[in-house]
Amino acid sequence: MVTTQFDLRKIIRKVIGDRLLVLASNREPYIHVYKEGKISYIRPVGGAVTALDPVMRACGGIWVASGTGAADKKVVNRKDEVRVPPEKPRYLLKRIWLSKEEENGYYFGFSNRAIWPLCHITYTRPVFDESDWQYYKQVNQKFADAIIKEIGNKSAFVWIQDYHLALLAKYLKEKNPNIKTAHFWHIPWPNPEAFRICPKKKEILQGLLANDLLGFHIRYYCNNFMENVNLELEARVDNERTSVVYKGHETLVRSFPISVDFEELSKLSNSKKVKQELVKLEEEFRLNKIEHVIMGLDRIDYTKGIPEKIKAIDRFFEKYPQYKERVVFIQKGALSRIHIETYKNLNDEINDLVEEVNWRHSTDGWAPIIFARRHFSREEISAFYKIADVCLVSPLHDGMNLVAKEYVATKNDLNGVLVLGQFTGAARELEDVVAVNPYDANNFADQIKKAIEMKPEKKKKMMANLRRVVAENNIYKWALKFISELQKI
Ligand code: GDG
Repeated sequence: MVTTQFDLRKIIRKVIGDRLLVLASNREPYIHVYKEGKISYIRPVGGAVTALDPVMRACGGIWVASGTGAADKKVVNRKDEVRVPPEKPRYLLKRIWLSKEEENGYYFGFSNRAIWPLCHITYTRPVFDESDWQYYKQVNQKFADAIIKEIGNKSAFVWIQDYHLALLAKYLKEKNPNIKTAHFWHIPWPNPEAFRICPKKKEILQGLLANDLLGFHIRYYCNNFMENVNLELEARVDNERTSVVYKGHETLVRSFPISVDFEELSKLSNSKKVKQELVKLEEEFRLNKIEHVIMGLDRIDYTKGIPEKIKAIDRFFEKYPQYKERVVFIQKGALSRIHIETYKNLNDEINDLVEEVNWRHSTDGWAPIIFARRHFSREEISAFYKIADVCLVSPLHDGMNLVAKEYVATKNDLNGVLVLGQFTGAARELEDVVAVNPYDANNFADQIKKAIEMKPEKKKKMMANLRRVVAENNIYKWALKFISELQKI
């Protein structure tokens, strides 16, 4: 039976009772900006926000996050709060303001120059800087102070998100040991060999073990985490109960493969607005003579394997020139973390590659790759998924990857093939895909051909199977399973 937002609402009240629900993440779910002189808002690009906004809409409560929009300060009340979603408020967003130095040290520094590459095995070296670490601690403390202020003397359940806030549970409990906390880690957790290089490994593990419940996408990441604890701390790791007891406090460690709001995405793709956007995109990308559209949608991040995709497309047209002028690859890339050197370099590398591959294969009026950089609205993304006969999701390493699930949820007509990289968390759940190793350009090119040439009956059958899996394991079921675990504490 499909879990709905109503099921979740019911269970959440039963489990957390009259405790206040506080969700904490680095990124906010709505960013207020100025558009043509007026205040408007955008939805940020990123998996955690995509997944959790429907949950908070269903459950209500307070979402604490750092405010980054140019108009963010204009719309909050004296307590830095604003009700969201702006068009139909369901919960409270409390904004935290970071100084430039804090943003640089905590966000660009320790979170994204150290922890992010440490947890993703892509052979990008993490940079550990003592001053970044000091800012990381300072900002985690700032979140803790803001949450404690918000909670007052009420009892509360704080649901912490991701790798930016690894110390938050510890700081919260130092101030108020009665607060229950759970942490969901949205990225992979590496094996001990990779993790042991981190100079702050003990502090990070201790911070996370202050939680009552700790969640990862897949079992493998839980096992990696527990092995790390075993090696680095004097803790009791209970593999049967999958929990860790450290200094007399138990943390349950569980896997919860995150998902999307299947029903909502499926409904959205049938809407009039999406149909209008589809026509506009077809015009913008001049698709009238194209037989097959292959798509990619990623933040521009070295973990997402965008250069590898472009190289596979290059190889595809080299091996199968009969597809020239009939197939086009559209990669939508959202700029991300551009103040970090590695990201700047990646951006340049992608530009050069696109230029080179297009130069090599283009003919009069046709080029194999379109690289779209502007921000897409939700409706445009839905239309983009609809247009694509094939979706390439091939990160070098990824916690889950929601693009894969969104594509499936949008394909109501079953007319699409998902080409999925084997190093994504999603690959553990989604079997009816064309699997690829992104590092193997030659085989990747063959798999693209296989996807394009797949017989309609097989395509439909595979997509129908995928849709059953994603519909059943939707975001509400994910949240419900997570919250239900709290009953065991
Ligand atoms: C982290 C983990 C894990 C993309 N471009 C635009 C846009 N997007 C949206 C997509 C999707 C989201 O961003 C990307 O989600 P992913 O899961 O692929 O990736 P991360 O941001 O790296 O997320 C990941 C996830 O957390 C959840 O736990 O799966 O492994 O790395 O929703 O649609 N959205 C809009 N405009 C764009 O141009 N509005």
